[in-house]
Amino acid sequence: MEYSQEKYILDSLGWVHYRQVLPSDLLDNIRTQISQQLVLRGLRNSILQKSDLNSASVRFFRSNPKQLLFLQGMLPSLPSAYELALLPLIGNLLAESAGWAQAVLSPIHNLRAKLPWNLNSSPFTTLPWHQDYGATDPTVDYVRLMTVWIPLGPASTRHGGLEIIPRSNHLGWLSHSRAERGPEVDQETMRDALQANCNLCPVSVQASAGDVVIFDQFTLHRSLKNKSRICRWSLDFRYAELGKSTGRPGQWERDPRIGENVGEGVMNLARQRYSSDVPIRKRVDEILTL
Ligand SMILES: O=C(O)CCC(=O)C(=O)O
Repeated sequence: MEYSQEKYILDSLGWVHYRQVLPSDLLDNIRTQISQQLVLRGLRNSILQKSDLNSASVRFFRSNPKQLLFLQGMLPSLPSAYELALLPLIGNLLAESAGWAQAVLSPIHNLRAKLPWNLNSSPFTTLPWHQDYGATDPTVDYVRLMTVWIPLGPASTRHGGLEIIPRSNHLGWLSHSRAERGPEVDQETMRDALQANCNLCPVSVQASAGDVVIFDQFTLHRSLKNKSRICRWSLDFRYAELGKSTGRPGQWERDPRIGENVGEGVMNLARQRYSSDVPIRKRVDEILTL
């Protein structure tokens, strides 16, 4: 692997962790808008008055586990999440860490709620080792995405945070298969890669609200069990450089640009993305016919 000459940290290390850089009022707004959505879906206001979103949502999802399946449907009702996604600060971080002058938001993004592991029935949140390039459409070539992962509360190892393998971006795309808990890099491929490159060691990301973790589409990462008693909320957005493919055509009619005001235009795109009937194809599911 060659990586000594790279100018930008996302090219060399493949990941970067910015601590306490996000405005707390914007994070508060996102948590408030999520709470309002949970109330519309049946969470009692009296529970919210006594505890914060992280604890109240454990009670809510414990009694309404099916609601975990509809989290993505909440995004079109969370303008503050798109305000965060298009915040000029995110553009500055991508400029500094990836060298991108301007970036656009990819339709590949998620809101996640990870319950304490003994309650969690959703496979969507405890993902095995994988690379995010696998979420892109296999018909699109020359994609280069960065994932911007944003915890909305405590996200240490105990809270089911991330583990990342620095420099694994230099391995390029590795073969994956769809495992029980989501896409997973083939175990033999991973073992061989780690044996051949003994400098590749996982690090545990100890993150909390206010932090931003950015990683390359080829950086190997996984998501741990939540061993705490609270729900771990997070957002993960993907970005491309302006003018380049965002990896999933047809989900919305255009890619919003970082710095754009979040008005009806952007929220219409969010609705369009959620209600799109264009089938989602993922590279990880591609079946090679030789
Ligand atoms: O938030 C998580 O727990 C998993 C995130 C992840 O693996 C991803 O965004 O690719």
